[in-house]
Amino acid sequence: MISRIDLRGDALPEGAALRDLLPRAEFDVAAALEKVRPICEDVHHRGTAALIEYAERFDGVTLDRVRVPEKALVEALEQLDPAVREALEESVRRARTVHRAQRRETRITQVVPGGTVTEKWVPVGRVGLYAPGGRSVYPSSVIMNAVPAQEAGVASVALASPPQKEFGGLPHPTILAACALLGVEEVYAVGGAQAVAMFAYGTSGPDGCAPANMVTGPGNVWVAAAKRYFTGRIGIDTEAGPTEIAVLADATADPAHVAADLISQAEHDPLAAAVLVTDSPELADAVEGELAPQIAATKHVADRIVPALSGRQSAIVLVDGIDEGLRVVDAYGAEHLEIQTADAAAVAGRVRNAGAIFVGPWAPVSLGDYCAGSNHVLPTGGCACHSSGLSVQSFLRGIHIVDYTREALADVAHHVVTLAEAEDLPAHGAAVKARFGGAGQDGRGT
Ligand code: HSO
Ligand code: ZN
Repeated sequence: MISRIDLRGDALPEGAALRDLLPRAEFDVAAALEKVRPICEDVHHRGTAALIEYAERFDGVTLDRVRVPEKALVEALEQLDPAVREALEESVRRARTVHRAQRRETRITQVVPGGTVTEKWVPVGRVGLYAPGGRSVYPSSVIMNAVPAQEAGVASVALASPPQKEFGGLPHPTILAACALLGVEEVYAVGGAQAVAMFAYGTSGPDGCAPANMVTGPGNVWVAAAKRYFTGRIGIDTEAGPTEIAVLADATADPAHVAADLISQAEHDPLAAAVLVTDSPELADAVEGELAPQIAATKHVADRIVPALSGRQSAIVLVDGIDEGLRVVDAYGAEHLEIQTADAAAVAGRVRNAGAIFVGPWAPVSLGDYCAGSNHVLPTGGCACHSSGLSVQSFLRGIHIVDYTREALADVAHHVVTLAEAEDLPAHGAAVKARFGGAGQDGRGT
């Protein structure tokens, strides 16, 4: 069911060579880019008419408008199962607690007497959120995108989600209900790359959507490709590839829990990755023994879990010890990393690369997916080595405000002039000298 990679015995290779030994899903965003380019440009030129045509072609629905009436949001919330509503509300509450604490204060630094640099945090003006349809209808992801944007102070938040045939061309009702719960009132029944294009370019007319500064939210390879296409024009979160879980475990871990957690993320996608790294061959055998009966008792078996666990992206990796295990998980840089070892907190403290770390036996990834308060939009595909998950910070820009007095400028002017000359940019130096009586003067009374 799940392959094994035995890294015991020999010394582990360094960096990229170690990473190459570890499994990873193919997620070819570059190839998809060619296909999404004409779609994005079509939306640019024909706006809503193009969006309606793509809804027909890709979603099989005939729409006369793409903007979802607010009434539909209210109705979706009214009709939501009360238990689901309560759980979503708890998820929102916890996420708000964590994300509110991420807000940043303006910081004034006095560099020299009379010279300050203030760092002011300003929210992005308008954000477009994307919520997938089809296999992944996740109201929890609406929460994980909207809450940090709102807590950052983003004034305008809109959401797009594919129109669903069985719901009369509206996005899935739980997505609409989540929007209503969060106060996101501007919603569009638009899916895929065309949704990203709608936010990036904006569309006009009565059903139009104002352009956004940023687009965030998970999606398939087409959405990821469209985000890449618009990078530079708009801000994005990450390209979000298939879900990954890595578990670093020793002989103290409960194999039933480890197997359950691996299966939980394999449930997302046939390309999802589940990787167990352990120094205990006994645990490896026991986890493998747990997989079949647990899979037999669950739902998305043949279409997702079995292909995910038996795919080349998933494996049990055997290592000599926890130190080696740490090197492996750091090289892998998992979206989610569970530490199920003795002294798990200390081991977790040594991890350098992961989107989020789940410590010990009582913090499964599913807790973080819904109700830990942490964000579940996390870097995949090894991007945890350079990027973080979605947070309030993702929606803020830190603007430096430079304020110097005449004396403070005069004091450093000769250094500016020297550096400008060293870079063969004399006009840079002249801009300083001009303030102190023109050419030849550097402000120190020369
Ligand atoms: N584990 C997914 C998020 C999710 N799980 C949504 C359940 N619903 C990627 O982090
Ligand atoms: Zn999940």
